[in-house]
Amino acid sequence: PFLINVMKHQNFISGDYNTSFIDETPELFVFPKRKDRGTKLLNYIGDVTVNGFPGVGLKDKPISRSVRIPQELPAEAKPGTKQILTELGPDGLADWIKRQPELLLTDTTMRDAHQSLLATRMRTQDIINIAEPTSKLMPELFSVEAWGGATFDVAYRFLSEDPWVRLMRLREKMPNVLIQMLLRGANAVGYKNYADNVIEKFVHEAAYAGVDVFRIFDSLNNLESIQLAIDATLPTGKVAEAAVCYTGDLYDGSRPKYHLPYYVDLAKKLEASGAHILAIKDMAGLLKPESAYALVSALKDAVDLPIHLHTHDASGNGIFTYARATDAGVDIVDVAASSMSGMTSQPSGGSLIYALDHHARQPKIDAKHYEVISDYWQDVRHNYEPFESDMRASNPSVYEHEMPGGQYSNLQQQAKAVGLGDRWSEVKSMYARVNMLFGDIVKVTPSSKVVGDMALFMVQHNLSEQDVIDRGHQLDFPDSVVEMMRGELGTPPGGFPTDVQQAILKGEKPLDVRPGKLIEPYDFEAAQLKLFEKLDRPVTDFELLSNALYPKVFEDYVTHSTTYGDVSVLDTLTFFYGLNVGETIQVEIETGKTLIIKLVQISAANEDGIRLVSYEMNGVPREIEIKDVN
Ligand code: 3PY
Ligand code: ZN
Repeated sequence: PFLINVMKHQNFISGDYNTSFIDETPELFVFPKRKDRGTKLLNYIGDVTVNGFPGVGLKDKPISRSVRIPQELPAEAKPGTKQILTELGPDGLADWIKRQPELLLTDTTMRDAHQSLLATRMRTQDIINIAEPTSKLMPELFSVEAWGGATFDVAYRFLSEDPWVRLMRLREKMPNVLIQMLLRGANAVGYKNYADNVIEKFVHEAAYAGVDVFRIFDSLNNLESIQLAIDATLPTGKVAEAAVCYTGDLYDGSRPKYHLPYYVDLAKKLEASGAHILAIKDMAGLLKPESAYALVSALKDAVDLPIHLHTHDASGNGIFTYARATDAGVDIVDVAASSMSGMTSQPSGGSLIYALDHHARQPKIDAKHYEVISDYWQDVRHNYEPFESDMRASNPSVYEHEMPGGQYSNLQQQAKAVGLGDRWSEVKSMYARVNMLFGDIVKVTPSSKVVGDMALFMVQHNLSEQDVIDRGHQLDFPDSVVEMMRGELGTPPGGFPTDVQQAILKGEKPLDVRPGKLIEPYDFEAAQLKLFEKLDRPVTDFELLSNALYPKVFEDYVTHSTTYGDVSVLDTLTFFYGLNVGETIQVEIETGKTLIIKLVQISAANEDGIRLVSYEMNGVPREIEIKDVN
């Protein structure tokens, strides 16, 4: 009874929510008004100015640069793949893809590129500002990957913003291009298996909020986990894109587990599971050009589905890989705007278009338009400098360590945090050794995190593989490692090596069924009531799901919003650095309602560490007390 049921709103039922839903039905998004948004923002700005932002610290605020937002846009967005899906349905869309002579492109800038380059820190306003230009200047895109993966929890955890709102606003701004998300099978957008009914409801809500294409993978290539998410997708009428994760090397005779027959078999099973598109998910960038040619050719022969290839450019060979995949008939490839491409990110879309000049399958997208979009991202990227990794160039060592693009800088940070910063190359080679110790597994979120945790643990304690087997019963392994060995992320092809598993589990028996089978269905009704009481206001289905997936993260987000209000309205530099003394900003807190905020001075801390932060807000002096925790 307390639910504001956005889903039951007429606009949702009729499917019209996607163009101007938020503008026309603001009442659905307005919660009982908490007063004084201004004061809350002054508190946030004061706090970040005095205490710094996590991961940014108290660095000088960079000079704000102008950002080139493309101005000359067509009046209307040309109909694109979104309209094809609406008209033909997912099977019709799949047939349409196969009929296209040109190579189709997915732009990943709004999801994987910043996840891989900038620790997923891209804020909603920086994404939304380029959404309409992207949809109008590149209407020929197959899709825009803009949601899922790590963006869901990072939005709440670090950016204090609501990922569902990001998705709905994107949907409004991009009415013609498919919006794609990355879904980790039974792990949804988390790091562990959830109850089946959580996965089902998550997919249902994500489809309603704007996701058209669900790219579904499992971190151990576990078919049952992928199947669960495909089954949840099919009734929504959206596209189920099932992924085989690529690892190892097709031609490495010493690792026969991941050769052509393995992928062909998996692809056939995914086709039988009801997938509309087959993805090859090369999350680390290990797929070499000739392997790409062989793999795409073999999969084209084996299944009737269109093939969508995803890679990362760590080695610098990404474009070459895509060119060979194109010759083999791949239908769609993933690229990023050039200023957000390369290294741990995707290959550059603009460069690929030029690389295929005079090729029969050159994509239809205008490379000049893509550069205009890239100019925007180049300008915006400057504001995220603290989250850049120290990688400066392509590096073929990825073929040895096999770490996914998004993990590299993360694990490096983790290594520094436990005092292993100067033993980073040891950690990297240990990562490869742990992979073999675990039986040569697929490494992608969350299994990649487990391999990383174990590599850190072994380097920290100077352990060899033999030590793990011989002395496992005395060692206190990281929880993530014990859980994976117990089978809580599923089982890899061939299982984990028994001696290692036994040593880590200390004799405990691993699961012999899909982990989700043992998880009780989530009680949404009980959770809704509890949340209603806690928040003292109606609860949306979106919030209910966020709470189911990440209870603590969601709770912290709610506390943050209660204290500071909606901080997503602040410009990015102010959000990360606060204000300089004497600086004035304008903040539009809602359409037509602007606050002019000037930081006048900050006092020295008193004996309790409290500083008085003096502002003018719309010309009126205001003082806020901030505890200096440094
Ligand atoms: C994710 O799961 O977030 C990934 O990007 C995996 O590649
Ligand atoms: Zn990726």
